[in-house]
Amino acid sequence: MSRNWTSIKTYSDINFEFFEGVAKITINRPEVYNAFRPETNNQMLEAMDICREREDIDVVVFTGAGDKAFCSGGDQNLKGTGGYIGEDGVPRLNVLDLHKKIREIPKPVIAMVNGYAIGGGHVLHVVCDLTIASENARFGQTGPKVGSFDGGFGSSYLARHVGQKKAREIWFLCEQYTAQEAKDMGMVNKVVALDHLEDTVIEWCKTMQKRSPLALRMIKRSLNAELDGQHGLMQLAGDVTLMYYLMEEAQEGKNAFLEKRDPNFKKYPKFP
Ligand code: 2NE
Repeated sequence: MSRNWTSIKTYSDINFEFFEGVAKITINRPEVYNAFRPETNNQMLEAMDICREREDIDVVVFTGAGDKAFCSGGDQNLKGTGGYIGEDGVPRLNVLDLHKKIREIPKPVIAMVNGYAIGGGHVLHVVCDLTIASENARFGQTGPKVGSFDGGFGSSYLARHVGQKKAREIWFLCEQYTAQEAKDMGMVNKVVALDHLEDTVIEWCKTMQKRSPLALRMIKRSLNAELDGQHGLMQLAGDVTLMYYLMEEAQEGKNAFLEKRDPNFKKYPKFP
């Protein structure tokens, strides 16, 4: 089924579109199999900020233009000493900031993998909350073959998906895996025919849109916290504070201060 996606904002390296509560970020560099350069990441970072702020966006979807690649990682033409060199001449590894934003946004993020998810493109799908792949998708790391590695979420979170032995195999050997193999090892949620890929993703989005947004937010935070250490606990604790601020008990403290009286917290129930 074709959908009437409307553009949220125009960029050079990505398409950023909206349809019924779903924001879609499409890496649009098919001539390099949707490899990213620093500008691509800057544009995705800005798009993610918009997704976080806009109340009418419930779910974020990442994908790649065309039917060959989801993303092939960092653009090897631009890899200099110290990182990928963009138009400002500064070497950067700003894709790591994107990983953080995907973890932190309190909304589900789906990787809609329509072809190769390789190198940093593989890491991108790993970091997303859910992965739905087409049958032609292929997954793998290339880092140790091309002089790179991702020791962040691309390793530790991958190992949570597939186990330590398999994660080491993926990184040490740099082989490719079919979509079905990736599903069997636990890093893909569902595999469908390419022409049903977007329909399936939208179907999953629609289902999640019926769920309680605050419950989804808290479960994402809680699942992240298990891996993310103090930073994850801080994110979870921030949302606990948000929920406390929504309660009358917290309002009583503030009101008492402003009214120059002692707060009366006794009237609020203490749950066992
Ligand atoms: C993706 C893959 C396996 C596809 O292979 P194949 O044989 O189907 O296609 P081909 O001919 O290799 O690629 C098609 C075109 O896309 C360009 C190629 O150079 C080629 O261009 P033309 O020769 O037609 O002009 N292309 C593909 N990937 C590119 C890339 N990453 N940068 C620049 N151009 C690219 C095969 O292409 C492949 O293995 N690609 C390289 C994947 C890779 O090594 N990525 C970087 C890993 S490191 C990384 O991403 C990273 C990290 O590990 C940690 C932090 C940040 C980034």
